[in-house]
Amino acid sequence: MITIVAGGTGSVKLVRGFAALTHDITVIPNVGDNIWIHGLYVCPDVDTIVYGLAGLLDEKRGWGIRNDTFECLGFLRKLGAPSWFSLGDRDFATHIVRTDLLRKGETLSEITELARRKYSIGPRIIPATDDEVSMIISTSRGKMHLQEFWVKHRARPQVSGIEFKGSGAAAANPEAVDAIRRSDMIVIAPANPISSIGPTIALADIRKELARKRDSVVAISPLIGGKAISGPAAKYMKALGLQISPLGVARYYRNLIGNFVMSNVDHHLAPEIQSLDINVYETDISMKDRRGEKRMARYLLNRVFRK
Ligand code: FO1
Repeated sequence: MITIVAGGTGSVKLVRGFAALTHDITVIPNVGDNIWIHGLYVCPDVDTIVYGLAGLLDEKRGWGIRNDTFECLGFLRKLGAPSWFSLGDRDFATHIVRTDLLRKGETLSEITELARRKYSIGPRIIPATDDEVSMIISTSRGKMHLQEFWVKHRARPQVSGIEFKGSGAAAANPEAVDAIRRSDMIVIAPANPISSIGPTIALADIRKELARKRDSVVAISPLIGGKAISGPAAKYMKALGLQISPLGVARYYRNLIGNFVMSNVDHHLAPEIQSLDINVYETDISMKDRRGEKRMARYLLNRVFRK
């Protein structure tokens, strides 16, 4: 059994790679980027996993539904509603159904399970928590939600601090904790460590269970050299005083992982990562196409956990 602690785009590639090779996969997507907008609850990373596994994802953008249109957004703009967050017409259906069911008392994980069944998706998808957790960024323009920083302000303001609002009181999803407990291998996907993985590992029960299973946990570096594969990882890492390199990522995860996979390009960092009591594996970590996704999953199955 494999559990994947996931963010959005990069994570869906790895999940697809595993799904092509094996079954009994559980994905724990991030909820820290969820946002209320137009009275609707939008869960970008959860939806990226669902759309990616349903074959609906707009692969070029890395979010939303392929060939979607933005008619509704245009009319929201005409009516003076905020339109900085581009919700597509098809994507709106997800948020409408989800919000309606939330108001009727269903949980985010029950609603995600409904989407999984409707789209005939194999892997289980269990959001890290059913409670609200939001990544809030302190910037030169005040405190703001991650989506406001990333989308509305195009990640331009200086970042001085990061908090995962609600994470202290939020209860980790018991099924997610149980999946980690029962897994032979737990993979922290190559995702922004702060905004995509941070909110999940801020949940006490998930953190505790990962630490307990440390020898069976592997993280894939989202960085090659000093450059983020995608997104504003570097800015967030700098704000937390982390070195912007795979070593900085390994240090961030140090209590939770016993294994770390990074690019051969970063070979010179191996001794320092090993000194954190972490096994280091070096390979081509780019997943440019379906073959690359499968290659990465096979590497993890055969080389890292060949027990
Ligand atoms: N990212 C953007 O850069 N601009 C957008 O307008 C935008 C809209 C959007 C709508 C739904 C959705 O699920 C994701 C969306 N994203 C958009 C991506 C999102 O901001 C982030 O990449 C993730 O939240 C980070 O994990």
